[in-house]
Amino acid sequence: MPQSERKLYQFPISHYCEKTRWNLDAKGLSYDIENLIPGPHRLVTKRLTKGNRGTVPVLVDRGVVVADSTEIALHLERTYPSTPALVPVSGSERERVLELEAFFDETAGKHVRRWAYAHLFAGNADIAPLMFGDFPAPLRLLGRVLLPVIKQAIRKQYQLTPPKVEESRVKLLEGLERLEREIQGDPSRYLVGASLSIADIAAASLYGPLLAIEGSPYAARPGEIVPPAIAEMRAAVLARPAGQWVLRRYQEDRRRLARGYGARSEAANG
Ligand SMILES: N[C@@H](CCC(=O)N[C@@H](CS)C(=O)NCC(=O)O)C(=O)O
Repeated sequence: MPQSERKLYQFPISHYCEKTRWNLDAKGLSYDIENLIPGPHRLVTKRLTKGNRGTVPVLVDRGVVVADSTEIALHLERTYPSTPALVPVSGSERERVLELEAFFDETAGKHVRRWAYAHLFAGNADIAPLMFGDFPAPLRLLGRVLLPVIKQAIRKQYQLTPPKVEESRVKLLEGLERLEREIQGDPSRYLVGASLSIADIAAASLYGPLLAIEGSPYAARPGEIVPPAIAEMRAAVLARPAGQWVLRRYQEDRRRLARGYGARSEAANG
């Protein structure tokens, strides 16, 4: 397979990386994926960003290194403005898209991650298939060996303490309420205007881990045991307009744009 002009450095499990894959797919751009192991990944991300950033996603686009999923979305918009446009060029709609993108990046991004990891760990869920399933066999094994250390680092870095986890539950529910206000309770509406924008992509991808939607990286795996707190949250969110909205964005928009999760997409225009 010929190499793409773009390479995405990522964790398969990360919803920020899912957001970037969706942004790339929405632009019809091809990209290769390099999956990293949490922890040692910093050697790669720090080298790429000349010491500036440790996090994934990092995109290298024709030699240009861009870190942070929002920066990547904006870079893609500047570089490939019309394939299709995902941010209005000017005016109040542009301001709204940028504000909503930033809001969901923080609210869904940080708080879904903390809440979900806390309950996955408490319920002893096996996260290795999602974290390392796409890796070549030797790295899968290494990942399994390192998993207890990775989990400890996640507990510490994302502050998985009971008060913080409770705060995140409240915040992620507040984010769903805002989503419902913005779409006026109608799961068929986009957040701003009549077409998909980077704000929709941020909200849908960052709430995605709660819902296990078919075609998302978080879809149920055979034999997977879902901790009861997660199953309850999933049912409660799916019963409301915000959950139905995320489902529709995956079913109607993500499915149309992507050739499948994890595909090294050969591009429409890449
Ligand atoms: N605001 C950043 C957040 C990225 C982020 O927190 N990435 C996590 C994975 S979900 C990460 O790389 N964690 C490992 C680390 O911080 O070393 C973005 O949008 O890219």
